[in-house]
Amino acid sequence: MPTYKLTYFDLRARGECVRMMAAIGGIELEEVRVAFDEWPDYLKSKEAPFDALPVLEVDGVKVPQTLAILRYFAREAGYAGPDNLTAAVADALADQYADFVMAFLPWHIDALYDSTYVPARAKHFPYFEAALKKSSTGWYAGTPDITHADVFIASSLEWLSRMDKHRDVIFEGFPLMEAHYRKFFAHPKLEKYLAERPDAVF
Ligand SMILES: N[C@@H](CCC(=O)N[C@@H](CS)C(=O)NCC(=O)O)C(=O)O
Repeated sequence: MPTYKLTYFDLRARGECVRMMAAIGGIELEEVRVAFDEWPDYLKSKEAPFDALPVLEVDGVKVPQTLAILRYFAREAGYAGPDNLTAAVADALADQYADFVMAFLPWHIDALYDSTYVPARAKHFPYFEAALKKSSTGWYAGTPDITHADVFIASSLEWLSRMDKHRDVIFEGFPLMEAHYRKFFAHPKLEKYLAERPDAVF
């Protein structure tokens, strides 16, 4: 069994999908949480291959990029979809959500609220609502259980809802996304993790 070490900030944000996938997949994860005041020195040390976090270390091999790490864990734990084509559909949904995040960058959400965030959400959320409308299971890729798309979208929506000043109406007009969000956070394999995880600003 390889050893898995995740290095991220003391935040949920981009790291949380990886932690959740590990919890659902029964993957034991060692964690290093880098404090913000440690980051400049950490950056100089060149420990992070692409000068950003998260980074997963697997038996000494470093894997940066959130979605690469998430997909790796999903494949390892059998949650990448039942076949290659379904995995591609899940990949596309996760990538589309990542495009949405990049459109406004969550830490600029207040400055870009009306000019960029609201239009980006109005453009992207219908794609996810439509995917759920097509699904017979309530999971994004229509799979019997979750895939990495469900983990990425739900965990990123939690991150977003922590930052959106109008979080109470975030799902207005998108009832299937809201139902998916509730279904995801009620997943039996997440219960223990959610009860024990540390709090964070976002
Ligand atoms: N596309 C990358 C983005 C990584 C990224 O921007 N990480 C942020 C934290 S969420 C970071 O390390 N910021 C520190 C910096 O850029 O100096 C991923 O998804 O992993």
